[in-house]
Amino acid sequence: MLEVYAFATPNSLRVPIALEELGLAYELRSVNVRKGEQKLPGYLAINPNGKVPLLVDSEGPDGQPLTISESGAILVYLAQKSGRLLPRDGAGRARVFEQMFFHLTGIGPAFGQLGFFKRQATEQIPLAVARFQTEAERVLAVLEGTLRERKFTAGDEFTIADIAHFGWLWRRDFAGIDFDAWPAIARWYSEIDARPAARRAIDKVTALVPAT
Ligand SMILES: N[C@@H](CCC(=O)N[C@@H](CS)C(=O)NCC(=O)O)C(=O)O
Repeated sequence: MLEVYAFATPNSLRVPIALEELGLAYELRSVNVRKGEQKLPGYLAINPNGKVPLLVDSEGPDGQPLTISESGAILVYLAQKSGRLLPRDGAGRARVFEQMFFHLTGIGPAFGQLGFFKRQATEQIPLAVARFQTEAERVLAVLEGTLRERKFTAGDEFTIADIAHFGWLWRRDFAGIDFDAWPAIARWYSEIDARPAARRAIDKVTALVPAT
């Protein structure tokens, strides 16, 4: 059995999208990060980093259970487990990892920090907002250039690199970002967003937020 601990967040969404694309059955377990459930002792016991997402595979490598955190690592694990969404050839694989690391160390943190300083910081710090606005726009310009040349972020095929990029672009409103200046990103986003697997995953994680 595959269990996914998640909430309606950019990093969480990646895992259900991958599982839906792969047609793997899974149970979605809500961890309400707005209420701090990710820091409760029961959850910290399975993920000491206190964040979502988390995957528990009761039949991991060699039939042994595996608990794995970090959405990028989970995507790689699922691609290797299924033999899909990750090219076999070395150059194709390298391009996928290049895009994933670019997102996970570049776009994701820039969006996260920008959203925090724009929306959640108790003190307004214009220098911080300007710093992360500039960085978010810089990395988006790089991605825009890539998607002018390629159908998908790592080449002609849909891969886990596209899933890694999609989460924060889905939640771009948190960072106050839109696609007006980025037509190639908008084209790519619409294509991923229309995939039945992405639709199902979005519906499922969105339903985790209680209507209060
Ligand atoms: N590098 C981690 C980041 C995970 C992360 O920051 N998750 C956020 C939700 S998108 C979270 O759990 N936030 C609650 C907290 O930091 O306490 C990954 O990609 O899985």
